[in-house]
Amino acid sequence: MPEFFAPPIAPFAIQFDAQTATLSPEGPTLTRRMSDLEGLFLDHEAWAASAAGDNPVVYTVVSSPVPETDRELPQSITTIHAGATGGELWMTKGHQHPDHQGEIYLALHGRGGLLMFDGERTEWLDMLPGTIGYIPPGWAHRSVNVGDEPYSFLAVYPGVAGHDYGWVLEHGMGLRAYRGADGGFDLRPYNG
Ligand code: M6P
Ligand code: ZN
Repeated sequence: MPEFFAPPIAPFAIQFDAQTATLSPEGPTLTRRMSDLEGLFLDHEAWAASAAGDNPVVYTVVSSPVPETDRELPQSITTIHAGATGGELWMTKGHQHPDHQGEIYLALHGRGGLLMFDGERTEWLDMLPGTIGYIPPGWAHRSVNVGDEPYSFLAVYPGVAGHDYGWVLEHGMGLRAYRGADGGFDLRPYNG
């Protein structure tokens, strides 16, 4: 059998619990604290004070055991805690896929938003449990917790996709999400 057709890993089942936002078996877990989010919040002083203070966990990413390699379809569950820094709602770093691969997100728990930016156009999708957000090729993506409890979502993406974080630092995301009045949120221009 040519190398191209060799199955990379054997079929297997993953137990998935939307309520507890867990996968079993699970692969590595990534924990992002405030200090890992340098240069992302508009209010740098508020970010620096938080990172130098209690340096809270902003989000975690639990992966399935599927490897991030070509032709595989890895999954992960991200849980973003509720909070705001300088009024800006807690969020993921956000990234672009270097080779412009697509991705899907399925909201599991809490209230979130999926912010996408292709360098010119910005899109915001409200993400409530059961919403599938489609991220087309070439759109950088960031998730935001707009509620007052943890927001969790499942991601499924090509193993070859990769994470270009520098793209977001260079180009921004078009908009930022801030805590609003009466439990709502406001979207404002990226540069304030
Ligand atoms: C989703 C997927 C992951 C990503 C994670 C956190 O689970 O898109 O690939 O790592 O969100 O987002 P970020 O990498 O931007 O911090
Ligand atoms: Zn992605």
